[in-house]
Amino acid sequence: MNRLIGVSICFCFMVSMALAMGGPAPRPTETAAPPAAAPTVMAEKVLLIDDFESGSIKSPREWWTFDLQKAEPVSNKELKSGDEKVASAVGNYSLLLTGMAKNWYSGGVGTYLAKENQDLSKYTNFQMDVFGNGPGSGTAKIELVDDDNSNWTVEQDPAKNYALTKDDKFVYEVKVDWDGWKRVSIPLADFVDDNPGVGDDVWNPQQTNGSGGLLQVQFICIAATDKGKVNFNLDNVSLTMGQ
Ligand SMILES: [Ca+2]
Ligand SMILES: [Ca+2]
Ligand SMILES: [Ca+2]
Repeated sequence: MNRLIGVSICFCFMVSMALAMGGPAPRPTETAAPPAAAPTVMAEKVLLIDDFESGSIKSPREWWTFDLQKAEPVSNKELKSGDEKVASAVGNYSLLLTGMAKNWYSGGVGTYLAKENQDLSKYTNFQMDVFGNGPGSGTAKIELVDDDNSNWTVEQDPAKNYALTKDDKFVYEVKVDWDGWKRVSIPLADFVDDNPGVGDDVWNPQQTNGSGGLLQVQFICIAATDKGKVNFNLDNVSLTMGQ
């Protein structure tokens, strides 16, 4: 009798232990499928506008130039100083921008960016590598234009120093006062409207409602003194995401 009770207690104990442990592990109902292959089209994190490696500003990308004494790709052979990481990323050519200023201004360069079905609004930063020649190298005023009257064209008034008449111009000034290479990354949110009252005064680089979105970029070179010399190089001009 005592032995029977003992076996029963033992049995109950084992059952409750089994229940407490949650029972047998569930068996997989099917063999797990292998992970899906990575998408072949990765989100483009960097849009390289130009690295000047063709040695030309006419091809494959065409830049227009105005007033500067020199705006041309030059060899990077002698341009080694500054940030080593940047110096190793600039390749063989960069864009030299140099010239004497009149009333601070010495000219500039620009290029048209907009392409059908290439919405640039996903990019958050404007990035470039700059080779400076110390304090007094000059200032690069970056000008971005968005299309506010949906015609993919930047309307200008030649009688008013080529001021824009329909679209917004957002700007940011980079004062180049360092020696050698340095990477500059500017959040697009830090650009400011340079022509309030023209366009819709809102940064809208999206290709919506027929707008070309972000249409073009220009660099205006401003000297450190009213008759000073602008002298720096640009390379790896890009739009980037989240940097
Ligand atoms: Ca280069
Ligand atoms: Ca327009
Ligand atoms: Ca706008």
